[in-house]
Amino acid sequence: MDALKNELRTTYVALNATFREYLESQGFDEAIIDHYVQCFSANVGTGKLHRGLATLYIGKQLAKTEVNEEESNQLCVLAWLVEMLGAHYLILDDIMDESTTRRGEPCWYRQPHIGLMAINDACILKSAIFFFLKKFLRQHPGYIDIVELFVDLGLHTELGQLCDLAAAKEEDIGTFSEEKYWSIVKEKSSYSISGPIMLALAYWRLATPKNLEQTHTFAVALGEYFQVNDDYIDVYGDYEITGKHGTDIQDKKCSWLIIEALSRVNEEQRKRLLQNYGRKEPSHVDTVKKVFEELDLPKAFREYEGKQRVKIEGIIAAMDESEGLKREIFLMLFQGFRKGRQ
Ligand code: GPP
Ligand code: MG
Ligand code: MG
Ligand code: MG
Repeated sequence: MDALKNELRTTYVALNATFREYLESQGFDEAIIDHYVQCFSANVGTGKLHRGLATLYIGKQLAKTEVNEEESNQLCVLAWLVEMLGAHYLILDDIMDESTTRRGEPCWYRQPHIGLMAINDACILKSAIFFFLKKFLRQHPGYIDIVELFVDLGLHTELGQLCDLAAAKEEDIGTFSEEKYWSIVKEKSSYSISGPIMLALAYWRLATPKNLEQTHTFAVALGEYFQVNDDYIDVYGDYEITGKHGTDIQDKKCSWLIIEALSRVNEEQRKRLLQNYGRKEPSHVDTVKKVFEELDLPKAFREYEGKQRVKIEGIIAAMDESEGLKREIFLMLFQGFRKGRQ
């Protein structure tokens, strides 16, 4: 993985230089160019690079012959574009969730000189994805498929975000249900997992209905595992490790913890949750946390995690390698995501 990381770092410099040249050629002044460089370096590549590394790793794993320099470079570009899409969404998600910190720093929109200009920065990051695709992959036979994949991955993630935000706007948590939770998770989380696999398949022109179906099944199961973990650390995570302070209780999010809590409460506990969930003041948040403790949700989480791990391992073991995919690819993704969220 370290060798792949180094390869990615080299491409990072090249991508930055390419965009700088483009802005210069369009006559933008140094302050504007500096702003973009700052935005890029503060938001892209500051996480664990799971998705980027996965894209490059899978891209190399799927190659039928030795990967030449141009192919290697294009796969690195794709890896960074996946990271840029992630950065675009995290900038916007932090505004929508009114989060304060990300990766141990104030969120981009909370930086004093940025504010809501962060929305435009996120838009530039997304447009830059299509700029780089045109620049580096225009002649590639999979170009159209790859462009469409970025559009589709984006649309589904945005629809997932819509479901997440709409659930939090409901009158009270009485309408939350397990079905609602899993349908939000399916849209919100599986695409960032299937993305690297589908892009690598499109790059080598290897996608078939069967391997796409396998990818989907695996991505939904891992997406669930990953989002439940993300919801858990929102309340129980250690800031030193997660780099973000939780907001799900304050934001009235339909998260795994509240769904699990509602399935276990007695009447009195349910009343306390209804009265306190979704309110910003620390005393209300503490009351919700107290109910969670009473219900021993950390234990329920460990049980879920164990069960879902067995399910994912089963999906990997049952995988048919006859249509281009390999078990190692799924294992790599599983191990990467188990190490926690960026
Ligand atoms: C995950 O949920 C967030 C996303 C998948 C981002 C989608 C964003 C859009 C603007 C479409 P989350 O809010 O729980 O993530 P985190 O806990 O990291 O804030
Ligand atoms: Mg969030
Ligand atoms: Mg969110
Ligand atoms: Mg979260």
